[in-house]
Amino acid sequence: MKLAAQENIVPGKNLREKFANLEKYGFEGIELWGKGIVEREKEIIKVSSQSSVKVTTICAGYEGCLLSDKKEERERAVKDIKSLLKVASNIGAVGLIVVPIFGPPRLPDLSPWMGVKELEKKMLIEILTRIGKTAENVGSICLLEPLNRYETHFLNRLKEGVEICNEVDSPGVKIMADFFHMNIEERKIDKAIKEANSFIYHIHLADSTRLLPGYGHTDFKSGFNALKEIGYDKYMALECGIPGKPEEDLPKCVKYLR
Ligand code: LER
Ligand code: MN
Repeated sequence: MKLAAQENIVPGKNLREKFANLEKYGFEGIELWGKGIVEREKEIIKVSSQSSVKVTTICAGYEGCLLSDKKEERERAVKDIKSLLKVASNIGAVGLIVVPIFGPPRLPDLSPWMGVKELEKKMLIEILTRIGKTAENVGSICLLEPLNRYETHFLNRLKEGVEICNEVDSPGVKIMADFFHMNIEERKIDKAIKEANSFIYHIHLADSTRLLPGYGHTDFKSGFNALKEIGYDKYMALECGIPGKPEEDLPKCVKYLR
């Protein structure tokens, strides 16, 4: 089990202090925000090369939307995602986390010829085929993240992400699994994980309350057993609120998870 945390929840005045604190608390990785990361690339490479803590992933940070009804917005997202994939590769991260669309659909409903979700799926497969080629070329991975129904209408369950990966058929397009969203959308978290199996390249951890694991009623044991069974050996990053003092709660959480 390789544990990581998103940079915003880690105490420290700068990146070097955050890396040092994570190391002290028992973590192996850090997830960084995509916004403004191009300017931080040199600093990230320097700090991570001097630490046992590594950058796991870049979370979002692109403008536009892959499933916008406006061509310019789709193209903007593709352009930004391609450049963030290059950064992800340069800083040694597994890949870039991508949510195809937040909120309701923006493309038109063309039924009875084609319903909006079908159109979105076809559009996304086209776009991801191009993004997948770039990801392969730069040596990175586009990590599709299913979110719960209150955040997106489109990609809610792991199996929907796997379906898209199968259609795109690129080693540069995989999925990630977020326990907070799975707790809302999956009937059985362990079953969903086992079925998605080797398509899972990253994990987000938060309890049902979206606080640190242990501050809610999510059953992490069955999900973790499933991850063990499929031989998951990549990172799991905390994406959650911390109710107490981070310098006390974070190391406590590492113990709880292990
Ligand atoms: C949003 O709820 C979420 O889980 C993020 O990881 C989206 O990038
Ligand atoms: Mn997440």
